[in-house]
Amino acid sequence: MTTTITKTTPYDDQKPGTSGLRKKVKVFQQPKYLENFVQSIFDSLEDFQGQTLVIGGDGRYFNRKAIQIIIKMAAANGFGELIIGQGGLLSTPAASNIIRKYNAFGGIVLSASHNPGGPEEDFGIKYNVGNGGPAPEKLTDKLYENTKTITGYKKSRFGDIDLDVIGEVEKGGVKIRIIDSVADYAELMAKIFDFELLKQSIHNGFITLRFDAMHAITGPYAKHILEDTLGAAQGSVFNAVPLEDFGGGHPDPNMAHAHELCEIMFGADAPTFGAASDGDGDRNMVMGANIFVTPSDSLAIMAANAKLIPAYAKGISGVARSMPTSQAVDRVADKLSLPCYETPTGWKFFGNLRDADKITICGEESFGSGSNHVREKDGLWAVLFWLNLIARKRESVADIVHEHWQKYGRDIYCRHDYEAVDSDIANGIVEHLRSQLNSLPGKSWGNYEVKFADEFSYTDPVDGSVSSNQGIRVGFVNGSRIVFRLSGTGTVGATLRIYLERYERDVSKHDQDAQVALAELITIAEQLCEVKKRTGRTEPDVIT
Ligand code: VG1
Ligand code: CO
Repeated sequence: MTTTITKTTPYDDQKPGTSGLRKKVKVFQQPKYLENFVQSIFDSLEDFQGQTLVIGGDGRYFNRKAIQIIIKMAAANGFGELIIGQGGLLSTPAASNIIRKYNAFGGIVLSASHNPGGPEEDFGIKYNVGNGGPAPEKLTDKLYENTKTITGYKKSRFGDIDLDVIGEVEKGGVKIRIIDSVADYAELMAKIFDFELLKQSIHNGFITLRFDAMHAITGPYAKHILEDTLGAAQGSVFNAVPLEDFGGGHPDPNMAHAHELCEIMFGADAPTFGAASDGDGDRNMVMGANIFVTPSDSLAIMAANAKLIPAYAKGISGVARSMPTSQAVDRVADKLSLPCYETPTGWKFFGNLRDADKITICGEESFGSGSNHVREKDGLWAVLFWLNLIARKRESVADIVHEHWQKYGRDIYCRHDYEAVDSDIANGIVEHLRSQLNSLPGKSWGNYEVKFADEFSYTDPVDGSVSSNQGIRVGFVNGSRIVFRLSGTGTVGATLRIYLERYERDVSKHDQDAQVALAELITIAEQLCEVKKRTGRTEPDVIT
């Protein structure tokens, strides 16, 4: 095998965001762009010679091409074995599982998650460490430094590997294994949930379901588990074939983008359960007949009912949520006397807590939840959790949610996104917010008196690392909150996210529409950040 070292010069825009590096495909197609980033990953790692690297992606445009490049670079850099999902496909949670199960050194996951795909759209790449989770900040910082000083990359010369045939080949001392993308993950799910109960509940018609795979990676996983294993009717999983451009859609499971599912779930003869997942299979949207479950509520309900699921029957060690996620899960933790952690946005911050068994279940408002079974968020896991819950409680989704609100009160919640905002304007908004922080406490709008205003900073309780500038929080005396932060996953301009939350104890007011219930907070948010005034927009691009 010949290995070559090719000279290169740095690109100045390879700073990883909330979840890896995401750019337009055209950016990744620039000469040596991907190579620079991959070599910078390898240069930030130590002692991986002869070890195993897992590679897989969500199947979007450029996936196969990128994998062929990464294979040759991993070989040249000295990995001993590469494990790759068939067709180059691995969902993010499946990749996390494979890294853990086969004691790999780490993995490279190719995905831009919920961002659209295709030649004109987005591509992404991230590195996961040996626990199966996203690289922690200290590693991504080092990797970013490497991208700024890189002078060359290593690549082996051999022909492309056939990614479609399961089996093993050896190329110049490197073992390359193409594995079934679904089997290991399906096996793990069967260990966590009561598959026999689910089969019965589906067989006897108590549970009917529809799953929108949005032409993304979960199609094959959901078909195998929900239809072939648990016996849901053929066709229950729709948009099931992963496409390079996700059928032209936006593979983000929310009411704005998964509209096909919403029509079914709010239509006549809606099934008992509906769900959708995103580009790389780590997000989930949960619905029942005529009801959408807010991700923050879903997390709280899962934590409150974990004991009904076989894997968590003995109890859970603690819970965590990202800072902008509603405080619903805090109320559950309080009642169950469980530790509850508030982390910055992004799954890399849950890794240490799970490794140290400080938490078992965690989640984010952005349609992501998971447990210690892997180190990523996991869309199908959440779907199976809900199905298992419905089957055990023998109640509808709506009843489960209303019962929960009755017991704990409802944290009425929503998020407003202003996308592709000019970066200077967005930075101006953040500066403007920052400049008000000291003067806000004590200020009132009607019933809303500011209790605290700060910029969120997090100290990891396990390794003591500090992450600052993680979003601006304005908390009110009545428990309501407004949070502002800029997205770290977008590829065009800046995206401003405004998170709004208000607690309602009164059961007679639980059925309100969130936009109506949050109207006052929405007005206060605009007064604070002036996004409409500064951008000339009249409304958010997406409301979730
Ligand atoms: C968004 C979400 C965040 C999530 C991240 C990755 O990040 O808000 O909660 O962890 O996407 O999800 P940001 O920085 O754009 O707000 V995924 O499904 O893209 O891996
Ligand atoms: Co995702």
